[in-house]
Amino acid sequence: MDFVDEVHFEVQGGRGGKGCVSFRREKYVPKGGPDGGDGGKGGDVVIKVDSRFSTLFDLRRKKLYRAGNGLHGKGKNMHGKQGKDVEIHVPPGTLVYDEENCMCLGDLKNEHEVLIVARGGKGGKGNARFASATFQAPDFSEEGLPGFRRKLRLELKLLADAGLVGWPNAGKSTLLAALSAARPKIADYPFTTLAPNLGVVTLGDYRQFVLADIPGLIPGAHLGKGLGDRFLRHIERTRVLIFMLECTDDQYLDTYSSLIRELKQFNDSLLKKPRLIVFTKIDVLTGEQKDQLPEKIDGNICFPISSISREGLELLKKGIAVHLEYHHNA
Ligand SMILES: Nc1nc2c(ncn2[C@@H]2O[C@H](COP(=O)(O)OP(=O)(O)OP(=O)(O)O)[C@@H](O)[C@H]2O)c(=O)[nH]1
Ligand SMILES: [Mg+2]
Repeated sequence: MDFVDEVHFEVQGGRGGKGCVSFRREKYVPKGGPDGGDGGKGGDVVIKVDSRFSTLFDLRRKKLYRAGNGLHGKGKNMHGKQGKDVEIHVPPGTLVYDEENCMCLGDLKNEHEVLIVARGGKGGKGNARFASATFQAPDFSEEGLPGFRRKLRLELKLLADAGLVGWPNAGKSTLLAALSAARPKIADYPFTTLAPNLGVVTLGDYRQFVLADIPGLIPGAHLGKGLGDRFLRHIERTRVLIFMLECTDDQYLDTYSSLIRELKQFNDSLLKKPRLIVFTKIDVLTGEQKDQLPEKIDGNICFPISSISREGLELLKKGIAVHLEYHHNA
């Protein structure tokens, strides 16, 4: 599985270069003045958003990123070159924490956004900088300063507008595939989806929203049952949750309550999000059975759909869009 949503590593800014001690040597000038240049600044370690990435997979191995050291100053007032920066590329939705004090250093959302996580040290001054009218021949210079070093924890929390939650096999991935160009794996057994998938849903009038499909939840997921609640963080930032219930499930109210329980255990603020209920796979029902499905559960509107016959999909898309708009303005 290539999906990695948490990594730990250390970063180290480059050391500043040393200032130089040097005196001018010219023909016919017996005692030249000081001309030692400054050391170059150490390079920075920088984290940068690159939307070609969708996971932190490529960062899982390396334990230390070190920027280049500044070069030492030289005679003839030549300053040392600045150390090379190191860029670490992450997908949009990456949160950066200082591992020691758990402080959030940045929440990187937009393409090309950058965050400096370890500054390079200052270069030392060369002896030329210490000369004055009364002190014309300083024979010392400064050392460069070490770069900043810290331990980081990076956490990816996908950025999606709406998230699908439901038991395994409820038809979440099939719906994502029916509404977007995403091609998640679909199969007739539970836990087909092992990592979140995102898809862009277009509404036909230039509006669009991002839909997230996550692995199925089962009762006790917060205790680690099934794949557990480990992917719920990826719906924490959505504005709307879509509860997926199988239309043939006689116990759909219990199924709904068990989903609510799992979300609450993970983070009860998930329950503050507006919800839509979807009854899936209605192509297997007769007209009469369809009529028996409730219009609302717990005050939330129900949308009966089939991702195969496409019945109800347009209405669902509009329903999601209306909720998104409403909660955007609210
Ligand atoms: N008849 C019918 N079958 C469907 C429909 N939607 C999904 N299915 C079938 O239901 C099974 C499960 O679908 P998935 O989309 O993989 O279910 P999921 O909720 O993503 O499952 P997990 O990834 O395991 O959590 C597959 O065999 C699908 O073909 C539908 O609208 N009608
Ligand atoms: Mg799936």
